[in-house]
Amino acid sequence: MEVHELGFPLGIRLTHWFNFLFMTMLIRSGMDIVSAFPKFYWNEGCVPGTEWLSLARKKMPEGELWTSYDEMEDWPTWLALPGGSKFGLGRSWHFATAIGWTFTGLLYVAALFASDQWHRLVPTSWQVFPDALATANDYLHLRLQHPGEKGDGHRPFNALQQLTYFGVVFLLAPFQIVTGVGQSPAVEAHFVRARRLLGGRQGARSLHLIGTVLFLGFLVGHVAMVLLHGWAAEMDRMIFGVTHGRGSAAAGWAGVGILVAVFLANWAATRVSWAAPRRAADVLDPIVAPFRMTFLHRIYPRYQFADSEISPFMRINGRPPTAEYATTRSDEYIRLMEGGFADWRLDVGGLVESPLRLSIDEIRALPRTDQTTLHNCVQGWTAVAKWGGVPLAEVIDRCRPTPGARYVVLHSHQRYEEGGGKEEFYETIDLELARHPQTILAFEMNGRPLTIPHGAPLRLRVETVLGYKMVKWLRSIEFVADYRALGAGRGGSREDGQLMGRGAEI
Ligand SMILES: Nc1nc2c(c(=O)[nH]1)N[C@H]1C(S)=C(S)[C@@H](COP(=O)(O)O)O[C@H]1N2
Ligand SMILES: [Mo]
Repeated sequence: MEVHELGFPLGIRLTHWFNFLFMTMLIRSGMDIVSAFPKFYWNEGCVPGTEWLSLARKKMPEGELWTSYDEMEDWPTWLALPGGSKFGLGRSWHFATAIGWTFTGLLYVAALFASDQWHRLVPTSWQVFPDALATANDYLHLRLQHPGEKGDGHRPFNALQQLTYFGVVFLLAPFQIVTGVGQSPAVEAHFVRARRLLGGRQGARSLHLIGTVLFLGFLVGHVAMVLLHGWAAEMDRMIFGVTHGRGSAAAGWAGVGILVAVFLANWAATRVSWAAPRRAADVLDPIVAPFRMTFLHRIYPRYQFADSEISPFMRINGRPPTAEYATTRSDEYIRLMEGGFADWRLDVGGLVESPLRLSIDEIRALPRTDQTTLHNCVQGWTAVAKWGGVPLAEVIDRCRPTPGARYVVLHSHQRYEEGGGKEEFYETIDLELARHPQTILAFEMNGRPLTIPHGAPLRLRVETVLGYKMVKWLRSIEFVADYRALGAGRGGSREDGQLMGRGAEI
Protein backbone atom coordinates (compact mmCIF):
# COMPACT_ATOMS: atom_id res chain seq x y z
CA MET A 1 0.00 0.00 0.00
CA GLU A 2 1.33 3.38 -1.00
CA VAL A 3 1.84 5.94 1.74
CA HIS A 4 1.23 9.61 0.94
CA GLU A 5 2.73 12.32 3.11
CA LEU A 6 0.12 14.97 3.76
CA GLY A 7 2.68 17.40 5.09
CA PHE A 8 0.99 18.24 8.39
CA PRO A 9 3.89 19.35 10.60
CA LEU A 10 4.22 17.51 13.91
CA GLY A 11 3.37 20.77 15.75
CA ILE A 12 -0.03 20.91 14.11
CA ARG A 13 -0.81 17.27 14.84
CA LEU A 14 0.29 17.59 18.48
CA THR A 15 -1.61 20.80 19.17
CA HIS A 16 -4.70 19.25 17.61
CA TRP A 17 -4.68 16.49 20.24
CA PHE A 18 -3.83 18.77 23.16
CA ASN A 19 -6.67 20.96 22.02
CA PHE A 20 -8.95 17.95 22.31
CA LEU A 21 -7.72 17.18 25.83
CA PHE A 22 -8.18 20.76 27.03
CA MET A 23 -11.60 21.00 25.40
CA THR A 24 -12.90 18.03 27.33
CA MET A 25 -11.70 19.54 30.60
CA LEU A 26 -12.93 23.03 29.71
CA ILE A 27 -16.39 21.77 28.97
CA ARG A 28 -16.59 19.68 32.14
CA SER A 29 -15.25 22.40 34.44
CA GLY A 30 -17.54 24.85 32.62
CA MET A 31 -20.49 22.61 33.50
CA ASP A 32 -19.32 22.70 37.12
CA ILE A 33 -19.50 26.51 37.00
CA VAL A 34 -22.93 26.38 35.39
CA SER A 35 -24.17 24.07 38.15
CA ALA A 36 -23.52 26.83 40.70
CA PHE A 37 -26.20 28.92 39.02
CA PRO A 38 -27.87 26.93 36.26
CA LYS A 39 -30.05 29.79 35.01
CA PHE A 40 -29.43 32.00 32.02
CA TYR A 41 -30.65 35.54 31.47
CA TRP A 42 -30.33 38.46 29.10
CA ASN A 43 -30.93 41.00 31.88
CA GLU A 44 -28.30 42.14 34.40
CA GLY A 45 -30.61 41.74 37.39
CA CYS A 46 -31.24 38.01 36.71
CA VAL A 47 -34.82 38.57 37.80
CA PRO A 48 -36.31 35.20 38.78
CA GLY A 49 -38.80 34.08 36.17
CA THR A 50 -37.07 35.89 33.29
CA GLU A 51 -34.45 33.20 32.54
CA TRP A 52 -34.33 32.11 28.88
CA LEU A 53 -32.88 28.79 29.95
CA SER A 54 -33.05 27.02 33.29
CA LEU A 55 -31.28 23.75 34.06
CA ALA A 56 -32.22 24.00 37.73
CA ARG A 57 -34.24 21.40 39.54
CA LYS A 58 -34.54 23.18 42.89
CA LYS A 59 -37.39 25.56 43.58
CA MET A 60 -36.83 28.50 45.90
CA PRO A 61 -39.38 28.84 48.71
CA GLU A 62 -41.84 31.70 48.38
CA GLY A 63 -42.32 34.17 51.17
CA GLU A 64 -39.19 33.27 53.13
CA LEU A 65 -35.56 34.20 52.74
CA TRP A 66 -33.47 32.04 50.42
CA THR A 67 -29.91 32.74 49.39
CA SER A 68 -28.17 32.26 46.06
CA TYR A 69 -26.15 29.50 47.70
CA ASP A 70 -29.43 27.57 47.99
CA GLU A 71 -29.72 27.71 44.20
CA MET A 72 -26.53 25.68 43.64
CA GLU A 73 -27.01 22.21 42.20
CA ASP A 74 -24.79 19.14 42.51
CA TRP A 75 -24.02 17.69 39.13
CA PRO A 76 -22.39 14.29 38.66
CA THR A 77 -18.65 14.07 38.06
CA TRP A 78 -18.88 12.63 34.58
CA LEU A 79 -20.55 15.86 33.54
CA ALA A 80 -18.83 18.35 35.82
CA LEU A 81 -15.17 18.63 36.80
CA PRO A 82 -14.93 18.01 39.71
CA GLY A 83 -18.69 18.04 40.44
CA GLY A 84 -20.36 17.68 43.81
CA SER A 85 -20.26 21.29 44.99
CA LYS A 86 -16.51 21.67 44.74
CA PHE A 87 -17.27 24.88 42.96
CA GLY A 88 -14.09 26.85 43.71
CA LEU A 89 -12.03 24.01 42.26
CA GLY A 90 -14.22 23.81 39.17
CA ARG A 91 -13.35 27.44 38.55
CA SER A 92 -9.63 26.76 39.07
CA TRP A 93 -9.76 23.90 36.56
CA HIS A 94 -11.62 26.05 34.09
CA PHE A 95 -9.19 28.96 34.24
CA ALA A 96 -6.05 26.80 34.24
CA THR A 97 -7.24 24.72 31.27
CA ALA A 98 -8.46 27.88 29.51
CA ILE A 99 -4.90 29.17 29.69
CA GLY A 100 -3.51 25.85 28.44
CA TRP A 101 -6.07 25.77 25.65
CA THR A 102 -5.37 29.35 24.57
CA PHE A 103 -1.63 28.67 24.41
CA THR A 104 -2.22 25.49 22.45
CA GLY A 105 -4.41 27.49 20.08
CA LEU A 106 -1.77 30.17 19.63
CA LEU A 107 0.90 27.53 18.93
CA TYR A 108 -1.44 25.88 16.45
CA VAL A 109 -2.07 29.12 14.59
CA ALA A 110 1.65 29.94 14.67
CA ALA A 111 2.42 26.51 13.19
CA LEU A 112 -0.23 27.11 10.52
CA PHE A 113 1.28 30.36 9.39
CA ALA A 114 4.91 29.32 9.80
CA SER A 115 4.30 26.72 7.08
CA ASP A 116 1.98 27.10 4.13
CA GLN A 117 -0.59 25.06 6.04
CA TRP A 118 -2.89 28.02 6.46
CA HIS A 119 -3.96 27.59 2.82
CA ARG A 120 -5.74 24.46 3.96
CA LEU A 121 -7.81 26.31 6.52
CA VAL A 122 -8.26 29.82 5.21
CA PRO A 123 -10.52 29.99 2.16
CA THR A 124 -9.02 32.25 -0.48
CA SER A 125 -11.86 32.14 -3.00
CA TRP A 126 -15.62 32.70 -2.80
CA GLN A 127 -15.94 29.38 -4.62
CA VAL A 128 -15.63 27.75 -1.18
CA PHE A 129 -19.30 28.54 -0.44
CA PRO A 130 -20.91 26.78 -3.44
CA ASP A 131 -18.37 23.96 -3.07
CA ALA A 132 -19.27 23.54 0.62
CA LEU A 133 -22.97 23.42 -0.28
CA ALA A 134 -22.26 20.75 -2.89
CA THR A 135 -20.29 18.72 -0.34
CA ALA A 136 -23.06 19.09 2.22
CA ASN A 137 -25.48 17.83 -0.39
CA ASP A 138 -23.22 14.85 -1.06
CA TYR A 139 -23.13 14.05 2.65
CA LEU A 140 -26.91 14.36 2.91
CA HIS A 141 -27.22 11.76 0.19
CA LEU A 142 -24.56 9.69 1.93
CA ARG A 143 -22.15 10.10 -0.96
CA LEU A 144 -18.86 10.28 0.85
CA GLN A 145 -16.28 12.34 -0.89
CA HIS A 146 -12.99 11.22 0.49
CA PRO A 147 -10.98 14.34 1.07
CA GLY A 148 -8.19 14.73 -1.41
CA GLU A 149 -9.87 12.43 -3.90
CA LYS A 150 -11.21 15.27 -5.91
CA GLY A 151 -8.86 18.14 -6.47
CA ASP A 152 -5.16 17.95 -5.81
CA GLY A 153 -3.48 16.17 -2.94
CA HIS A 154 -2.51 19.52 -1.53
CA ARG A 155 -6.08 20.02 -0.36
CA PRO A 156 -6.81 17.23 2.09
CA PHE A 157 -9.94 19.03 3.33
CA ASN A 158 -13.06 19.42 1.28
CA ALA A 159 -14.73 22.82 1.07
CA LEU A 160 -17.20 22.06 3.86
CA GLN A 161 -14.40 20.99 6.17
CA GLN A 162 -12.37 24.04 5.26
CA LEU A 163 -15.24 26.40 6.07
CA THR A 164 -16.09 24.61 9.30
CA TYR A 165 -12.50 24.45 10.55
CA PHE A 166 -11.96 28.07 9.62
CA GLY A 167 -15.07 29.06 11.55
CA VAL A 168 -14.10 27.04 14.62
CA VAL A 169 -10.47 28.20 14.75
CA PHE A 170 -10.82 31.83 13.72
CA LEU A 171 -14.33 32.74 14.86
CA LEU A 172 -15.68 30.39 17.52
CA ALA A 173 -12.47 30.03 19.56
CA PRO A 174 -11.86 33.82 19.82
CA PHE A 175 -15.56 34.26 20.56
CA GLN A 176 -15.25 31.91 23.54
CA ILE A 177 -12.16 33.74 24.78
CA VAL A 178 -13.85 37.14 24.52
CA THR A 179 -17.12 36.05 26.12
CA GLY A 180 -15.14 34.25 28.84
CA VAL A 181 -12.81 37.12 29.73
CA GLY A 182 -15.78 39.48 29.37
CA GLN A 183 -17.30 37.91 32.48
CA SER A 184 -14.55 39.22 34.74
CA PRO A 185 -15.88 41.89 37.10
CA ALA A 186 -12.63 43.83 36.62
CA VAL A 187 -13.02 43.87 32.82
CA GLU A 188 -16.65 44.88 33.15
CA ALA A 189 -15.98 47.71 35.55
CA HIS A 190 -13.52 49.22 33.07
CA PHE A 191 -14.25 48.25 29.47
CA VAL A 192 -17.68 49.73 29.23
CA ARG A 193 -18.20 49.57 25.49
CA ALA A 194 -17.00 45.99 25.25
CA ARG A 195 -19.40 45.06 28.02
CA ARG A 196 -22.31 46.63 26.14
CA LEU A 197 -21.27 44.93 22.92
CA LEU A 198 -21.55 41.54 24.60
CA GLY A 199 -24.97 42.38 25.99
CA GLY A 200 -23.63 42.90 29.51
CA ARG A 201 -22.43 40.31 31.97
CA GLN A 202 -25.44 38.07 31.46
CA GLY A 203 -25.17 38.47 27.70
CA ALA A 204 -21.55 37.32 27.87
CA ARG A 205 -22.49 34.38 30.10
CA SER A 206 -25.35 33.31 27.82
CA LEU A 207 -23.24 33.71 24.66
CA HIS A 208 -20.43 31.71 26.27
CA LEU A 209 -22.86 28.85 26.85
CA ILE A 210 -24.19 29.09 23.29
CA GLY A 211 -20.59 29.02 22.02
CA THR A 212 -20.00 25.90 24.10
CA VAL A 213 -23.02 24.22 22.55
CA LEU A 214 -21.66 25.09 19.08
CA PHE A 215 -18.29 23.63 20.07
CA LEU A 216 -19.99 20.48 21.28
CA GLY A 217 -21.94 20.29 18.04
CA PHE A 218 -18.70 20.58 16.13
CA LEU A 219 -17.08 17.90 18.26
CA VAL A 220 -19.94 15.47 17.68
CA GLY A 221 -20.01 16.20 13.93
CA HIS A 222 -16.24 15.92 13.68
CA VAL A 223 -16.15 12.55 15.42
CA ALA A 224 -19.11 11.31 13.37
CA MET A 225 -17.27 12.23 10.17
CA VAL A 226 -14.13 10.48 11.35
CA LEU A 227 -16.13 7.31 11.94
CA LEU A 228 -17.95 7.70 8.62
CA HIS A 229 -14.70 8.12 6.71
CA GLY A 230 -13.09 5.22 8.52
CA TRP A 231 -11.40 5.35 11.90
CA ALA A 232 -8.01 3.92 10.91
CA ALA A 233 -7.69 6.00 7.75
CA GLU A 234 -8.51 9.21 9.61
CA MET A 235 -6.18 8.35 12.51
CA ASP A 236 -3.38 7.87 9.98
CA ARG A 237 -4.01 11.40 8.80
CA MET A 238 -4.54 12.98 12.21
CA ILE A 239 -1.75 11.22 14.10
CA PHE A 240 0.89 10.35 11.52
CA GLY A 241 -0.01 12.91 8.86
CA VAL A 242 -0.20 10.35 6.05
CA THR A 243 -2.80 8.63 3.93
CA HIS A 244 -2.41 4.94 3.79
CA GLY A 245 -5.27 3.45 1.84
CA ARG A 246 -7.92 2.32 4.32
CA GLY A 247 -5.60 3.08 7.20
CA SER A 248 -3.03 1.19 9.21
CA ALA A 249 -3.80 -0.91 12.28
CA ALA A 250 -1.11 1.03 14.15
CA ALA A 251 -2.98 4.28 13.54
CA GLY A 252 -6.28 2.75 14.57
CA TRP A 253 -4.83 1.61 17.87
CA ALA A 254 -2.90 4.83 18.43
CA GLY A 255 -6.22 6.67 18.09
CA VAL A 256 -7.81 4.43 20.69
CA GLY A 257 -4.77 5.03 22.90
CA ILE A 258 -5.24 8.79 22.66
CA LEU A 259 -8.90 8.51 23.62
CA VAL A 260 -7.98 6.38 26.61
CA ALA A 261 -5.28 8.88 27.64
CA VAL A 262 -7.73 11.79 27.48
CA PHE A 263 -10.24 9.80 29.49
CA LEU A 264 -7.57 8.94 32.09
CA ALA A 265 -6.43 12.56 32.35
CA ASN A 266 -10.02 13.61 33.08
CA TRP A 267 -10.43 10.79 35.55
CA ALA A 268 -7.18 11.71 37.33
CA ALA A 269 -8.18 15.39 37.50
CA THR A 270 -11.46 14.39 39.11
CA ARG A 271 -9.79 11.95 41.51
CA VAL A 272 -7.19 14.46 42.68
CA SER A 273 -9.86 17.12 43.16
CA TRP A 274 -11.82 14.86 45.48
CA ALA A 275 -8.91 13.23 47.32
CA ALA A 276 -6.75 16.32 47.81
CA PRO A 277 -8.82 19.42 46.95
CA ARG A 278 -6.50 21.86 48.69
CA ARG A 279 -3.44 20.42 46.97
CA ALA A 280 -5.22 20.63 43.61
CA ALA A 281 -6.08 24.29 44.21
CA ASP A 282 -2.49 24.99 45.22
CA VAL A 283 -1.25 23.57 41.92
CA LEU A 284 -3.88 25.19 39.69
CA ASP A 285 -4.12 28.67 41.18
CA PRO A 286 -0.45 29.59 40.60
CA ILE A 287 -1.00 28.83 36.89
CA VAL A 288 -3.76 31.42 36.79
CA ALA A 289 -2.28 33.98 39.20
CA PRO A 290 0.29 35.60 36.87
CA PHE A 291 -2.39 36.27 34.25
CA ARG A 292 -4.83 37.51 36.84
CA MET A 293 -2.24 39.79 38.42
CA THR A 294 -0.91 41.11 35.09
CA PHE A 295 -4.15 41.66 33.24
CA LEU A 296 -6.92 41.98 35.80
CA HIS A 297 -5.58 43.11 39.15
CA ARG A 298 -4.45 46.54 38.03
CA ILE A 299 -7.66 47.44 36.26
CA TYR A 300 -9.28 50.53 37.70
CA PRO A 301 -13.06 50.68 38.00
CA ARG A 302 -14.44 53.69 36.17
CA TYR A 303 -18.00 52.88 35.38
CA GLN A 304 -21.31 54.04 36.75
CA PHE A 305 -24.70 52.87 35.58
CA ALA A 306 -27.62 55.23 35.15
CA ASP A 307 -30.20 55.15 37.94
CA SER A 308 -32.70 53.88 35.38
CA GLU A 309 -30.58 50.72 35.03
CA ILE A 310 -30.89 49.75 38.71
CA SER A 311 -32.12 46.15 38.89
CA PRO A 312 -35.60 45.59 40.29
CA PHE A 313 -34.24 42.66 42.29
CA MET A 314 -30.97 41.65 43.93
CA ARG A 315 -30.33 38.21 45.33
CA ILE A 316 -29.03 37.67 48.84
CA ASN A 317 -25.99 35.56 49.59
CA GLY A 318 -25.07 34.70 53.16
CA ARG A 319 -27.85 34.35 55.72
CA PRO A 320 -28.13 37.21 58.25
CA PRO A 321 -26.78 36.84 61.80
CA THR A 322 -30.31 37.19 63.18
CA ALA A 323 -32.26 34.89 65.48
CA GLU A 324 -33.99 32.80 62.76
CA TYR A 325 -30.76 31.27 61.50
CA ALA A 326 -29.02 28.82 63.79
CA THR A 327 -25.71 28.62 61.89
CA THR A 328 -25.15 32.32 61.29
CA ARG A 329 -26.77 34.03 64.27
CA SER A 330 -24.82 36.29 66.58
CA ASP A 331 -26.22 37.34 69.96
CA GLU A 332 -24.13 40.48 69.90
CA TYR A 333 -25.47 41.45 66.50
CA ILE A 334 -29.04 40.80 67.59
CA ARG A 335 -28.56 43.07 70.63
CA LEU A 336 -27.06 45.85 68.46
CA MET A 337 -29.82 45.49 65.89
CA GLU A 338 -32.51 45.71 68.56
CA GLY A 339 -30.93 48.97 69.72
CA GLY A 340 -31.19 50.38 66.21
CA PHE A 341 -27.39 50.04 65.88
CA ALA A 342 -26.91 53.00 68.28
CA ASP A 343 -24.29 50.96 70.17
CA TRP A 344 -22.75 49.43 67.04
CA ARG A 345 -19.13 50.46 66.49
CA LEU A 346 -16.64 49.75 63.72
CA ASP A 347 -13.29 48.93 65.26
CA VAL A 348 -10.35 49.86 63.05
CA GLY A 349 -7.05 48.47 64.27
CA GLY A 350 -4.06 46.25 63.65
CA LEU A 351 -0.99 47.78 62.02
CA VAL A 352 -2.16 51.40 62.24
CA GLU A 353 -0.86 54.53 63.95
CA SER A 354 -4.26 55.58 65.28
CA PRO A 355 -6.86 52.92 65.95
CA LEU A 356 -10.44 54.13 65.45
CA ARG A 357 -13.79 53.23 66.93
CA LEU A 358 -16.52 54.69 64.76
CA SER A 359 -20.27 54.85 65.30
CA ILE A 360 -22.56 54.76 62.27
CA ASP A 361 -23.22 58.51 62.68
CA GLU A 362 -19.50 59.23 62.69
CA ILE A 363 -19.14 57.18 59.51
CA ARG A 364 -22.04 59.04 57.90
CA ALA A 365 -20.31 62.33 58.77
CA LEU A 366 -17.23 61.41 56.68
CA PRO A 367 -16.99 62.54 53.00
CA ARG A 368 -19.70 60.62 51.23
CA THR A 369 -19.77 58.98 47.82
CA ASP A 370 -22.44 57.27 45.70
CA GLN A 371 -21.97 54.70 42.96
CA THR A 372 -24.33 52.73 40.76
CA THR A 373 -22.52 49.55 39.89
CA LEU A 374 -22.85 45.94 38.85
CA HIS A 375 -22.56 43.32 41.57
CA ASN A 376 -20.95 40.08 40.34
CA CYS A 377 -21.51 36.99 42.44
CA VAL A 378 -18.98 34.23 41.85
CA GLN A 379 -21.88 31.90 41.06
CA GLY A 380 -22.72 33.92 37.97
CA TRP A 381 -25.64 36.19 38.87
CA THR A 382 -25.43 39.94 38.81
CA ALA A 383 -27.49 42.97 39.81
CA VAL A 384 -27.13 46.72 39.40
CA ALA A 385 -27.59 48.76 42.57
CA LYS A 386 -26.76 52.20 43.85
CA TRP A 387 -24.54 52.26 46.90
CA GLY A 388 -23.97 55.17 49.27
CA GLY A 389 -21.11 55.22 51.74
CA VAL A 390 -17.62 56.46 52.51
CA PRO A 391 -14.51 55.56 50.54
CA LEU A 392 -12.38 53.12 52.49
CA ALA A 393 -9.49 55.45 51.58
CA GLU A 394 -10.99 58.06 53.95
CA VAL A 395 -10.76 55.62 56.81
CA ILE A 396 -7.25 54.58 55.74
CA ASP A 397 -6.15 58.23 55.76
CA ARG A 398 -7.46 58.64 59.30
CA CYS A 399 -6.06 55.47 60.88
CA ARG A 400 -2.74 55.69 58.95
CA PRO A 401 -1.51 52.11 58.41
CA THR A 402 2.13 51.54 59.30
CA PRO A 403 4.59 50.70 56.47
CA GLY A 404 4.33 46.99 57.29
CA ALA A 405 0.58 46.85 56.60
CA ARG A 406 -0.26 45.16 53.29
CA TYR A 407 -3.76 43.74 53.63
CA VAL A 408 -7.08 44.88 55.02
CA VAL A 409 -9.08 42.23 56.88
CA LEU A 410 -12.83 42.73 57.08
CA HIS A 411 -14.46 40.89 59.98
CA SER A 412 -18.18 40.21 60.08
CA HIS A 413 -20.60 39.69 62.95
CA GLN A 414 -22.03 36.84 60.93
CA ARG A 415 -20.58 33.36 60.98
CA TYR A 416 -19.52 31.54 57.86
CA GLU A 417 -22.55 29.56 56.90
CA GLU A 418 -21.07 27.07 54.44
CA GLY A 419 -18.40 26.24 57.02
CA GLY A 420 -21.16 25.15 59.41
CA GLY A 421 -21.21 28.45 61.33
CA LYS A 422 -18.16 27.60 63.42
CA GLU A 423 -16.14 30.69 62.54
CA GLU A 424 -16.78 34.34 61.81
CA PHE A 425 -17.00 35.37 58.17
CA TYR A 426 -13.95 37.37 57.07
CA GLU A 427 -12.27 38.39 53.84
CA THR A 428 -9.07 40.20 52.92
CA ILE A 429 -8.18 42.65 50.18
CA ASP A 430 -4.81 44.24 49.52
CA LEU A 431 -4.14 47.91 50.25
CA GLU A 432 -4.00 48.80 46.58
CA LEU A 433 -7.56 47.57 46.06
CA ALA A 434 -8.64 49.15 49.34
CA ARG A 435 -7.66 52.57 47.96
CA HIS A 436 -9.67 52.34 44.74
CA PRO A 437 -12.12 55.24 44.57
CA GLN A 438 -15.00 52.76 44.23
CA THR A 439 -13.95 50.71 47.27
CA ILE A 440 -16.40 51.95 49.87
CA LEU A 441 -18.01 51.15 53.17
CA ALA A 442 -21.66 51.31 52.19
CA PHE A 443 -24.51 52.17 54.55
CA GLU A 444 -27.12 52.81 51.85
CA MET A 445 -28.51 50.78 48.99
CA ASN A 446 -30.74 52.34 46.33
CA GLY A 447 -31.22 55.46 48.44
CA ARG A 448 -32.30 53.68 51.64
CA PRO A 449 -30.37 52.50 54.68
CA LEU A 450 -29.00 48.99 54.11
CA THR A 451 -31.54 46.32 54.95
CA ILE A 452 -30.58 43.53 57.33
CA PRO A 453 -30.23 40.84 54.58
CA HIS A 454 -27.99 43.15 52.52
CA GLY A 455 -25.63 43.76 55.44
CA ALA A 456 -26.89 46.48 57.82
CA PRO A 457 -25.52 48.65 59.19
CA LEU A 458 -22.33 48.61 57.08
CA ARG A 459 -20.81 46.48 54.33
CA LEU A 460 -17.90 46.61 51.92
CA ARG A 461 -18.21 47.37 48.20
CA VAL A 462 -15.29 46.74 45.79
CA GLU A 463 -16.22 46.97 42.14
CA THR A 464 -13.46 45.05 40.33
CA VAL A 465 -13.85 41.79 42.25
CA LEU A 466 -16.47 39.14 42.93
CA GLY A 467 -19.21 39.49 45.53
CA TYR A 468 -17.68 37.21 48.13
CA LYS A 469 -15.12 39.87 49.04
CA MET A 470 -17.85 42.31 50.04
CA VAL A 471 -18.30 41.43 53.69
CA LYS A 472 -21.71 42.27 55.13
CA TRP A 473 -22.62 43.02 58.78
CA LEU A 474 -19.18 44.52 59.38
CA ARG A 475 -17.78 44.36 62.88
CA SER A 476 -14.17 45.46 62.51
CA ILE A 477 -11.37 46.26 60.10
CA GLU A 478 -7.83 45.13 60.72
CA PHE A 479 -4.60 45.99 58.92
CA VAL A 480 -2.12 43.11 58.69
CA ALA A 481 1.18 42.25 57.05
CA ASP A 482 0.08 38.80 55.95
CA TYR A 483 -3.25 37.01 55.66
CA ARG A 484 -1.83 33.55 56.14
CA ALA A 485 -2.18 33.60 59.92
CA LEU A 486 -5.96 34.08 59.63
CA GLY A 487 -8.49 31.27 59.35
CA ALA A 488 -7.15 28.47 57.17
CA GLY A 489 -4.70 30.95 55.68
CA ARG A 490 -6.11 31.34 52.18
CA GLY A 491 -7.26 34.95 52.48
CA GLY A 492 -10.94 34.72 53.37
CA SER A 493 -13.81 32.52 54.45
CA ARG A 494 -14.82 31.53 50.93
CA GLU A 495 -11.20 30.86 49.98
CA ASP A 496 -10.71 28.71 53.10
CA GLY A 497 -14.01 26.87 52.86
CA GLN A 498 -14.88 26.73 49.17
CA LEU A 499 -11.41 27.10 47.62
CA MET A 500 -12.29 30.29 45.79
CA GLY A 501 -9.34 32.24 44.42
CA ARG A 502 -8.01 34.96 46.69
CA GLY A 503 -7.85 37.61 43.97
CA ALA A 504 -11.50 37.30 42.86
CA GLU A 505 -11.00 39.36 39.69
CA ILE A 506 -12.61 36.59 37.64
N1 LIG B 1 -20.75 38.29 56.19
C1 LIG B 1 -20.96 37.85 54.94
N2 LIG B 1 -20.80 38.70 53.92
C2 LIG B 1 -21.00 38.28 52.64
C3 LIG B 1 -21.37 36.94 52.39
C4 LIG B 1 -21.53 36.07 53.48
O1 LIG B 1 -21.85 34.89 53.33
N3 LIG B 1 -21.33 36.56 54.73
N4 LIG B 1 -21.55 36.53 51.08
C5 LIG B 1 -20.88 37.32 50.04
C6 LIG B 1 -21.33 36.97 48.70
S1 LIG B 1 -20.83 35.48 48.08
C7 LIG B 1 -22.05 37.83 47.93
S2 LIG B 1 -22.42 37.47 46.30
C8 LIG B 1 -22.57 39.10 48.48
C9 LIG B 1 -24.04 39.21 48.26
O2 LIG B 1 -24.51 40.45 48.67
P1 LIG B 1 -26.06 40.67 48.87
O3 LIG B 1 -26.55 39.57 49.76
O4 LIG B 1 -26.23 42.02 49.44
O5 LIG B 1 -26.67 40.56 47.50
O6 LIG B 1 -22.29 39.23 49.85
C10 LIG B 1 -21.02 38.81 50.26
N5 LIG B 1 -20.83 39.17 51.64
MO1 LIG C 1 -21.35 35.37 45.86
